[in-house]
Amino acid sequence: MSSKLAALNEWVASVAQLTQPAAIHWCDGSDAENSQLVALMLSTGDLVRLNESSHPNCFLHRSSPSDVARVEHLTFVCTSDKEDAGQNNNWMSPADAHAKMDALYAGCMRGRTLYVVPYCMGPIDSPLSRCGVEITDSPYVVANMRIMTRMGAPAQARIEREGSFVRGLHSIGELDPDRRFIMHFPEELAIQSFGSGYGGNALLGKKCHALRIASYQARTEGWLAEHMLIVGIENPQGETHYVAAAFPSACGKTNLAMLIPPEGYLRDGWKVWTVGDDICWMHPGPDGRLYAINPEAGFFGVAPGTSDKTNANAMAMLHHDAIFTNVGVTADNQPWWEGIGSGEPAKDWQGRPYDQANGPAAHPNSRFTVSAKNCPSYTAMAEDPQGVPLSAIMFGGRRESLVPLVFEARDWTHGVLVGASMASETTAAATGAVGVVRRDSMAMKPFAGYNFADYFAHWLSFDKPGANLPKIFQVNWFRKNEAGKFMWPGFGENLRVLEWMLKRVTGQAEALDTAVGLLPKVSDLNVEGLDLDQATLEQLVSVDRDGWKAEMASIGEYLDSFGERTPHELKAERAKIAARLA
Ligand code: OXD
Ligand code: MN
Repeated sequence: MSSKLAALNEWVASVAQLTQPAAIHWCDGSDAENSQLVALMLSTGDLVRLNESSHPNCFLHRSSPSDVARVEHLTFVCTSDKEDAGQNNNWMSPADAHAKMDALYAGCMRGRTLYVVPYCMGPIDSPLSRCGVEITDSPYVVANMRIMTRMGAPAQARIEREGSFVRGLHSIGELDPDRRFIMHFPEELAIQSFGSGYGGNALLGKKCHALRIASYQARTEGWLAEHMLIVGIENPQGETHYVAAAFPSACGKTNLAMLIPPEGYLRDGWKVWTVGDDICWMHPGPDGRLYAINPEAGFFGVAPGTSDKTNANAMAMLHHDAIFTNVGVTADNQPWWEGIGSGEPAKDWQGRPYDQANGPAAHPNSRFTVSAKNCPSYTAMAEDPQGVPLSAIMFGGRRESLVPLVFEARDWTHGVLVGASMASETTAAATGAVGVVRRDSMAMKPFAGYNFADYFAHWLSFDKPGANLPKIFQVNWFRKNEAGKFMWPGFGENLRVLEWMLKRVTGQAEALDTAVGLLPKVSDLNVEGLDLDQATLEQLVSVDRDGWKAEMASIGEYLDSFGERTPHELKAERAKIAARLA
């Protein structure tokens, strides 16, 4: 097969010339094609079949032990001007990066099949969607892209109609961490990845395209590509409000997107609808509101900690047609991870007999890949070509102290400052130290494809006449007490916080105007049925003035670190808050 689009054929031919594959396969995305790929991977050991009666059509992939997470230190944004990438990105000149990558790619697919994977990010018929083609030599990547994107013939047809596409070239190389790079060329709408077969390093539609390249494109086209879940909250009156929420990797986006209401709420008729769990593309609509689509078609979620208690919707969707990566298995070959709440591991993520001395059975960044359609709370609105209108945007990190359970930004500019100054403890989703607090603006530190200072300015630019923007909130589910215990129960109980937020949106709840933002009155939070004492609750929604003074000083230094390009409105907003605290 080939394409009606000469530019696509020419690109595939030039990559084949460079990489020298034994065969070329154009993916149509069909079931038959997928079955063939699965059979191939079962024969090579790339996949292991899981228990067919408990988990029909589910497979386990064990990655190379040195290839288990995104590699931020090997990820580059290659703009012609270094300043355009910003100090938030590693930078290499496009010429140097191309030379480096061409050398790595030369002959790298000898004896392998080159797969051409056309995909669409977003509903296939949505004007908000964007297409790409990933060339890869990994059948595991093809199988994952088929779940995570609208992949195959319809995407190819759209690409041929539109004539343009993001070019992603991926080879697992030798999976050698010393020969591994993830390069982005936003000005060329191109991605080049070598040496990793894992998640965001290799499934190029996800972080590379839908965040780094898309954020760059979005800036020039007037929209936003964000690291956010999208969830619909339906109240007992049958009104649904959509909320987008940015949290860093492995901070509970999937759980919040699939939240199951607490008992009292269920009884009263509250419902929660999942649109997406990781990425949100937002465009201003004709009525001035922001409309959001989830560009993905599946979930690549963190497995450990997922259980019937924390995320029953996820557990329900993982019983058929799922790929698991780096989890452990039970003696009867069911997937197993820490926190799953039942069963025992027999083998760990490396396939060794389980031994506590070797660490956890499942890698802390082990994942599941599953179609969104498997999720009981997935809503048909997620397929709406126009997207869903947003009522609120939330920013949240992992902060064991200081940041209250929830507060509302006074206006858009304040909200942008709140997002820009977000900080969170690092997690196992990326290689490197875990638990270190770092600034992670809008949870986009690893994903913004351009200079954060310009990115903040782009966010601010949405506040213009005629705009009807969502309210912005900061949340923190992760506060700890002196004994090191979480103060807020989290998970389904977070709906209580969402209820207050939505009452603020509809003008049904009051707020206390403090220096850092608008806080709920304790009496306005529904804590019925929660085992939470008054003192804890008060502490959760109080402002530690001295702590915030220090935080504002640190935010000032952070904003200054981006130099002249940092928007003065943000600096002024920070100064206003600092003055109020003093
Ligand atoms: C992810 C991540 O895989 O953020 O979604 O690491
Ligand atoms: Mn993510």
